[in-house]
Amino acid sequence: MWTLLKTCREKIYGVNCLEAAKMDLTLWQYQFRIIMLGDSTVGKSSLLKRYTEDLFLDSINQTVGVDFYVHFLEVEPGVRVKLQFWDTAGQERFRSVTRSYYRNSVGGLLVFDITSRSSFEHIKGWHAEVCEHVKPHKVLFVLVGHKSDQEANGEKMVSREEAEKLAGQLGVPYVEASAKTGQNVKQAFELLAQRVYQGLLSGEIELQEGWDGVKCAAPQALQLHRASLTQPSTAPKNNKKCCG
Ligand SMILES: Nc1nc2c(ncn2[C@@H]2O[C@H](COP(=O)(O)OP(=O)(O)OP(=O)(O)O)[C@@H](O)[C@H]2O)c(=O)[nH]1
Ligand SMILES: [Mg+2]
Repeated sequence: MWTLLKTCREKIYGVNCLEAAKMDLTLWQYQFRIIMLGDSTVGKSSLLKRYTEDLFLDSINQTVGVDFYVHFLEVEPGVRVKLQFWDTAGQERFRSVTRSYYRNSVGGLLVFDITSRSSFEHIKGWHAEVCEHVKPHKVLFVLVGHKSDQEANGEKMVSREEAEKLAGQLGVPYVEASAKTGQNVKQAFELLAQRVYQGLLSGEIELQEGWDGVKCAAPQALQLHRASLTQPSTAPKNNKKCCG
């Protein structure tokens, strides 16, 4: 990986900049698979559109089965993560398809619409269903109270206190966001990515054969990084990144 990075840098400073820039886009130290969960129309696809393309559409197609999005994020200087999103359809009739994506996810955004009590009441069910299906693996979650722009219109049906109480019961952070205004969208996704990254460094999440929730370009470097965190005074500083 390091050689690849070096080659790419050399190319960037050399003649073929365009090719090198394209190549650089594919470089990552980690890949996290994140799944979007929640009832139909709570705004899962809109959140992803806002995060990955900075776009909001008043009229957006309902998801059929599962859609796929990608976004690159630097979780700390020099550590690049490819976030691979599975955008599941909230409609019950697609449940058998969407269930098959739970197992290979490491993170989940549990989304409800603050103007819909039923979407809030179904969150426990979504959480339980995913936890049940991923055993013995673990999914880390963030709870999102979505369409926060509607609060100004007096449409809010789920108070922050209630949502925070539920989040506390599930042991997950809570964020209120709006794909329409963009409020807290980046924060919600990046909070989840940081949770996964910290889980990986602490050993709460383990890389496992046959499980695609997390991929690491250089697993040995991850071991060194973990070791450097437990023995900060003895570990060499340049062992910090996955790719060395
Ligand atoms: N007011 C408001 N409306 C939103 C927001 N986000 C999405 N919507 C609207 O909510 C509707 C549903 O949005 P989607 O993103 O398709 O919802 P979804 O959860 O992906 O739905 P499924 O694909 O059926 O599971 C659309 O009409 C959106 O324009 C928001 O932040 N504020
Ligand atoms: Mg959708």
